Amino acid sequence: MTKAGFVVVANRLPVDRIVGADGEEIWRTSPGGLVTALEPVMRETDGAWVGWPGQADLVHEPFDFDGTALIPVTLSAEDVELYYEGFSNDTIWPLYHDVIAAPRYRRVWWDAYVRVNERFARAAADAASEGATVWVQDYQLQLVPKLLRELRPDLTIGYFHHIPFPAYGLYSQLPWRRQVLEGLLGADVIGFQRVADAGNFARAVRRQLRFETKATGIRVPQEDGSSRVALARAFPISIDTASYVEMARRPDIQARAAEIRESLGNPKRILLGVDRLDYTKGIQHRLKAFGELLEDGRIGIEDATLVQVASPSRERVQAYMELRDEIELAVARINGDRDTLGHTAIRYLHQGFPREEMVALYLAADVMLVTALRDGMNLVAKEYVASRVDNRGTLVLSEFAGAADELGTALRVNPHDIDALKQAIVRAVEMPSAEQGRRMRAMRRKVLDNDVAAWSHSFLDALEASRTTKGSTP
Ligand code: GDG
Repeated sequence: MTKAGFVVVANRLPVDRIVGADGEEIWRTSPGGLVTALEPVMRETDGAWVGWPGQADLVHEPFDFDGTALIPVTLSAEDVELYYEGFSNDTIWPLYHDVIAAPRYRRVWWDAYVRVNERFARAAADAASEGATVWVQDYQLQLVPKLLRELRPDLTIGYFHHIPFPAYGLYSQLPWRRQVLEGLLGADVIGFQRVADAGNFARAVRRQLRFETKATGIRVPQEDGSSRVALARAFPISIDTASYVEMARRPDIQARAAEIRESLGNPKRILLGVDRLDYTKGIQHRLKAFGELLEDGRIGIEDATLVQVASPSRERVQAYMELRDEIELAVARINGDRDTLGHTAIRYLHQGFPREEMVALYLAADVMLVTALRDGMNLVAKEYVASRVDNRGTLVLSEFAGAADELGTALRVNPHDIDALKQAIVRAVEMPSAEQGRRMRAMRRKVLDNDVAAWSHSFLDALEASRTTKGSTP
């Protein structure tokens, strides 16, 4: 395999493996933001992508896919359980989302996390050409930057953190807090979603490691007594805006939106929630507020329907099983109490849908509810805005989602404050169309000007700049 000048390292490869009836193996692009974000960059460079192919115990040689070298990293069933479901999704995920669920600290999970991160680092080191650029993605691989730098000091290494970085008072719970910070500081550029996340990271570095920080620069001492400067700052991620605009303009998708409204009985207002079924998304808070509004009579059952898409996620992790039960109980209670034979309060869908259907739903929805308790960015908010080519619709947006930093004319809410959330929903439902237009136009400008290509370029430009200023300083 030839070595690559640009290497992406992510927990997952950008493809899914399907085995046909005749036993033939097919690889298909897995729909995901990161794939779309990096596709142009991968095409321009002789890129390679290191990641897990998504099936336990699958051993597979590197292969070419659409001009990108895909390098599968094998994870055993035990690795998946301990490194992925355990440490990544039951320790780091809840801790970094402000302990909405209790993080579990288990030493065997940590050991597996170290072991698997070493495996990814070795695979990346083998794939990269002399002086190559390597871009590591997300919280499953926080130790890779340092491990990779040790193996290959010639590389320029970037890391992007897709989820929040918590305040020090919470972060300091992590028994391996020093190792994780040191792992991340192996990168030349460490990217976060929000300015606040970068600030929390710098504070943790000062408190734990006593390293000097200045604006976005962190001085990292080297073993030989010199030091280098790592950059830690915000690069808010975005979506492939143009493709959403294009889908939203398609007559068949617009017709589908009308059909969705019709099939719900043409209520005056359709409210929509779209989330992976995850405790960070504030689905229960949304249901509670909507249920109370129906109970209070401030919203009539004939006037509004809430469509909640909750796509299946992490179904083997205990906290997610419990969450599903809680949400489904809440939905059934509200529907049982409020439905009439002709109208339903909440149309709940525990399913995933094609992107076209999501856009039709966005177009059908008068009000989009994003009530995350903590969220790195929340792409759904940006997708809704991008899809509203008619400049209509209202976005209710939690201040705890990264998107709130950019989408200033959304109706901003604290989802923990149920009365305020109810008030915001009523305001959204009643918002005059001129005000909808004014708010939506301002948000659309933001999302159209800052798409995912702009995001990857700004990150890679910063990484390139760090290469030119590289070199140890005394
Ligand atoms: C993490 C961070 C950050 C959902 N259901 C369906 C479906 N989706 C798509 C959405 C959206 C994506 O999944 C979810 O992205 P989010 O940003 O909302 O949330 P996470 O999955 O938690 O992502 C987050 C993100 O990384 C990127 O950095 O913004 O904060 O937590 O694109 O549309 N897509 C389809 N069918 C579904 O049923 N096709």
